[in-house]
Amino acid sequence: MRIVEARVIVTCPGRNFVTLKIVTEDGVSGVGDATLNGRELAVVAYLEEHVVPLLIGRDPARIEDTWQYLYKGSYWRRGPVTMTAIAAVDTALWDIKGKVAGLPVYQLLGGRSREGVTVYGHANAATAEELMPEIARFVARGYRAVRVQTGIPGLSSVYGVGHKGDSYEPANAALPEEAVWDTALYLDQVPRVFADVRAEFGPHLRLLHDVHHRLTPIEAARLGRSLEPFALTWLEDPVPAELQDGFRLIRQHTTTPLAVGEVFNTVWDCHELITSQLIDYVRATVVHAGGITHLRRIFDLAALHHVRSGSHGATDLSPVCMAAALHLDLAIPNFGLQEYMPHPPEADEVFPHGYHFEDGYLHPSETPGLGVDIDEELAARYPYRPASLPVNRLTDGTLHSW
Ligand code: CS2
Ligand code: MG
Repeated sequence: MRIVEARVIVTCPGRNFVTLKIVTEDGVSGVGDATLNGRELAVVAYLEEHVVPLLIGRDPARIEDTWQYLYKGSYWRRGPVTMTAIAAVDTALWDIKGKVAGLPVYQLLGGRSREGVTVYGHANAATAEELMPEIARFVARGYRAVRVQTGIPGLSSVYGVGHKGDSYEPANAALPEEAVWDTALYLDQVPRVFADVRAEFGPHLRLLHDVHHRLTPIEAARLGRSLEPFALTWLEDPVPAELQDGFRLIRQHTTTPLAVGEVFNTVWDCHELITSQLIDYVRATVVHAGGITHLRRIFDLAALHHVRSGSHGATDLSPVCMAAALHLDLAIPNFGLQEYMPHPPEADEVFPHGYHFEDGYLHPSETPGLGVDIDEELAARYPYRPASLPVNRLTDGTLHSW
């Protein structure tokens, strides 16, 4: 069997998505998510100019060889654009392999290790008072874990708090919107919110919080220590993660579990975090960490060091990525949690898929392959819309992590 075509499809059903569709001479096709929020067209160019020409004529069954060819053969290894492009190819080839074998991809990854994939939803509100009914809504829908984000008194906006309901889309302007941040106000407010949430919902609901890269290690240590009475399942992205060694300082001061990795694109971004047990969950994703082939390696290294998976699953990762993630989530031994932000209806129509939510779990499709596709005719009705992620400044104007 040979690859005869590879198409890069850009569509914007509610937000921009980039999808790679690979077609074989036998007419079997596979899809891969290639969406990099705010940098979509960089991946489109990388795929169309530097990857697609290399795929034509290749054997789609040679997934590992293709991965190595695109990774080592690029010379300029790693980075979010390169690894998102490689991820799209890898994911599409696993889709094809499953279809050819007549099996859902999780069966090719060792079979089912659990009954379903436990997911967490996003409860967010501008005030603690408005937050409680939001959390209650997720509990009523059967969610076993809830991420909690609230506004910060004194700040006009904050990460994670936006539109009512499920989908929060931060890339909502052609040029970066500017937000203002104040760490002292944040560190004062968050423990208060979790005290109220625990008082309202009791000790057993699994609660998470996303700091979104904004603290220094000692500030993160203080926050982790202050949240210990509320027993979070994880505190996410406490600090920017380029300096992996910085997590040692956080670890020295708090037992609050740490989850990091949605911005990682190879195992080398988290090798020290994992092998030194500086984190508890690794959040790397299929779409940004080189696809199923490489993410599986990251999770296998994590499994040797008591680290569990906790993959990113925001709405800027397409249903193709979610479908692929669920097959890996179902099969690996060290699954932790899967983030799940439901896509808007128009996106679900463009990306028909077989995964479904039931009783706090997501269940992947049992059809051969990944169980997802793209309706290219419908996709064409949603043209690309330039969109950038915001930037963040401190009150004195200093540029800060968003
Ligand atoms: C967030 C993301 O879901 C999360 O944990 O960190 O929403 C993140 O802000 C976006 O994916 C960025 O594109
Ligand atoms: Mg996050």
